[in-house]
Amino acid sequence: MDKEKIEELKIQMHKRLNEAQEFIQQVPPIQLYAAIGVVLFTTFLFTIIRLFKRKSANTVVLTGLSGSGKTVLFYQLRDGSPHQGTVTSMEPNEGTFVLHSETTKKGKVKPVHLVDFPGHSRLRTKLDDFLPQAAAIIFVVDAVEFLPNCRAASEFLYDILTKANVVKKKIPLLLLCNKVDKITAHTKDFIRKQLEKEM
Ligand SMILES: Nc1nc2c(ncn2[C@@H]2O[C@H](COP(=O)(O)OP(=O)(O)OP(=O)(O)O)[C@@H](O)[C@H]2O)c(=O)[nH]1
Ligand SMILES: [Mg+2]
Repeated sequence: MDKEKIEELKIQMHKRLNEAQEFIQQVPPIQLYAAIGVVLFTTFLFTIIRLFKRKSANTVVLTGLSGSGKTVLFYQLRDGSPHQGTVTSMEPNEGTFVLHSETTKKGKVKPVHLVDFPGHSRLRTKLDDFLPQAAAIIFVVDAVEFLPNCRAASEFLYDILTKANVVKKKIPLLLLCNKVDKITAHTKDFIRKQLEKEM
């Protein structure tokens, strides 16, 4: 019974194939080439669009030594108010949102994908996972406790600036001197000069 059905199906398939072949032979070759051309062109167009979409990265990576204030800054940018009582992060903190300062703006505002990457030295290799999508890097420095950490900060900064992804894509980097609300904070010019000297 089953064998009979399979045979019947085979015969039907052969019939349809023959019909298709006859139909293709009847179609003028120009029409056939035009149809193939349209299919190829559409595929090419979709591939290009997908490639461009991937390139338009909107990720901003917050990085810097542990305790420099990245997590506080992340919440400040998202909610407008600092979250007190942050502890050393052991996992990247990320989110896509419209910056709090832009929520009151009229017109079209684009959301950003912000990544707060922990400063713990053991996690540094994981930073490479985020850099390929980065549109910009913010390197946060503690302006109060700067001198004891100057060497470590400059080594970390040098490490980032010489990464193949950063060099090749020319990813812009902003040096952010944090905790300037304290009177003992060093000036941005002093911090920049010291970092340049160390490097
Ligand atoms: N005075 C002052 N203190 C700040 C500021 N930003 C952060 N802090 C304090 O700095 C400490 C560390 O802040 P975090 O945001 O947790 O530091 P982090 O860079 O995320 O540290 P890791 O997660 O270990 O990489 C906290 O006690 C914050 O309250 C600031 O602008 N001014
Ligand atoms: Mg943190």
